[in-house]
Parts: sequence; C-alpha cells; structure tokens
Amino acid sequence: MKGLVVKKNANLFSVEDSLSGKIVELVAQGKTQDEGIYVGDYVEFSDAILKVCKRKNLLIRPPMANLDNLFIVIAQTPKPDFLLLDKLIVYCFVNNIKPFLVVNKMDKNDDMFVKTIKNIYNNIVDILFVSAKENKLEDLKNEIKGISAFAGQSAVGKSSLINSLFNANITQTGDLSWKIARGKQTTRMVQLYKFNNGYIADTAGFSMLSLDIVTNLEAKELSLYYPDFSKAREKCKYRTCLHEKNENCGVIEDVTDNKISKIRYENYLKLLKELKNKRKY
Ligand SMILES: Nc1nc2c(ncn2[C@@H]2O[C@H](COP(=O)(O)OP(=O)(O)OP(=O)(O)O)[C@@H](O)[C@H]2O)c(=O)[nH]1
Ligand SMILES: [Mg+2]
Ligand SMILES: [Zn+2]
Repeated sequence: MKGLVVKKNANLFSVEDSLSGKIVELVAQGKTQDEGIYVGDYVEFSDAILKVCKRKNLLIRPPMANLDNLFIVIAQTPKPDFLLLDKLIVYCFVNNIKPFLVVNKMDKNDDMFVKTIKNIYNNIVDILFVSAKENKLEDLKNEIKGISAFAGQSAVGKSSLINSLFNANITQTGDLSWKIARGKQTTRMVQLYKFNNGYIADTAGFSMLSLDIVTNLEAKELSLYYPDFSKAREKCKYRTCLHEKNENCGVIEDVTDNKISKIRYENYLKLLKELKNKRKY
C-alpha cells in the first residue's frame, strides 16, 4: 500500500493511506528507518513502512520532504525585508519549490505599496493578493495543491491566514481547526494538514531570520536563480562574471538602465558576499 507521512513522533509515523484516506500509525522496518523518513515522504507500507519513494526535495530546516509550494507572506506593515524575501525565493528555486508572494492585509495596503511590489516581483514569482481580516483568500485557495507551507516575517499575518483558511474550510473537511490542532502540539514539529486537494505544513521552520539557505550553493551559481537577470547575463563579456564589477557586465548595465530592480541587485550583492565568506570555512 502507498501513503503519505503527515506526522512524525519519535519512531512513530502517521501515514495517510492514499486509497482510503485513513491515517494509520506505523513504525518503519529497520533498514528504512536508518535511511530517514520525513513528514512529506511518500511511502510503501504493510504492517510497517517498507520503502520511501523517490523525493522531489528534502529540506533540513524545517525537516520535511517533497514541499511543492512556499507561500511567502508580506504586507505593507511590517515593512518587508527584501533581502530575506529574495533569500527565500532563491531557496525555493534551488530546492525545486514554487514560490508565491502572498501580499496580505490588502484591506490596508496603499496603492503605492502594491505598485512597488508588482514592479519588483512581477516577472519573478506569482503574486497573490489577500486579506485574512476580510476573508479574501480566493487567489490563495486556488493555489493550494500538493504540499505547501507558509513563510514570512513575524506579524505579516501567517497565523491569521491559516486560521481564516481553516475556519472557512472546517465544515467541508470536518477537520479540527488549525488553532485547536496547534494547541495540542507540545513540541516543535512539522505536521501536514489536509486542505481541499492539498496539504499545508504547519512549521515554524521558515521563520526568515533563521534561514540559512546558502549551504550548497556556489557564488558563481547564485545569479542563475535570478530569472530577472537572465537576459542581461547574456550580455556579460565573461562567462564567469559575478556581476559585481562594472566592466562589460550586462547585469550592471541593465541595473543602470532601470531594467533590473536596484533593490534586487543590491541584495544580490549582499547574498553573493555571504556565499563567498561561507566558502572560507
Ligand atoms: N488589517 C489587517 N490586519 C491583519 C491581517 N492579517 C493579520 N493581521 C494582523 O496582523 C497582526 C499579526 O498577525 P499574525 O497572524 O499573528 O502574524 P504572524 O505572521 O503569524 O506572526 P508570527 O506568528 O509572529 O510569525 C495581527 O494583529 C493581525 O490581526 C489582514 O488581512 N488585515
Ligand atoms: Mg504566527
Ligand atoms: Zn555580469
């Protein structure tokens, strides 16, 4: 039988049977256990978990597998931290996760803010405009497929969004509301909750400040994860160009011509520096 690991508690795994949708509590067979099983893993099981299916991705922080979508929440207040935003977007592209920019608090954001966000991110990620307060969540609901998680600075409204989503959905699924389920959790762990045809991961692991995205990335690879640089990159004289010096660099040319966002570029340089420093250790 096949199933999805929705929860892990020490050696015990909660697996949702793909056919019946029922949750079964299972341990893993010796060898499988050694290889590691994560929330988000698709597994084959009988009386125990026998095999982990091939993964799309495996994240260390938070510990989970097969994340499809990351909803990166921002709002006009608190003021967005664009460096952290770009870090999360790079993290997604590196790990084969689809990033969405969820602009929350649309009941309050002014036009100027919305315009600025559109200008910078339109060609980079899908942007969804929502309001947890007014329960305007259609754009977001439509994108909840596969396994998704929320990320973003403190106070942007992640918990509010999740609460609104699940309260609105509670009659449909008969599930516990997110709030109630959360209250029962004592430890910090990842858990998947069913939402329509997908799952939402409850995890604090994407708090942006603790996000150490860059472990496996080389400095020279960084700009490959900037879709907004791709055209400009072709104009660079040297293939090894890191786009930090003014000579014959197409990216810098396009920044000067306002074809590439200055904020994006400046934060690219900061990330580049972080990557270079890391390589010394
Ligand atoms: N006006 C308005 N306020 C909102 C909206 N969504 C959330 N808020 C408010 O924003 C504040 C922070 O919301 P939370 O949901 O706690 O934010 P969070 O992202 O979960 O914050 P952390 O748990 O600290 O990471 C609260 O005072 C909410 O009432 C919204 O759509 N509109
Ligand atoms: Mg919260
Ligand atoms: Zn260049």
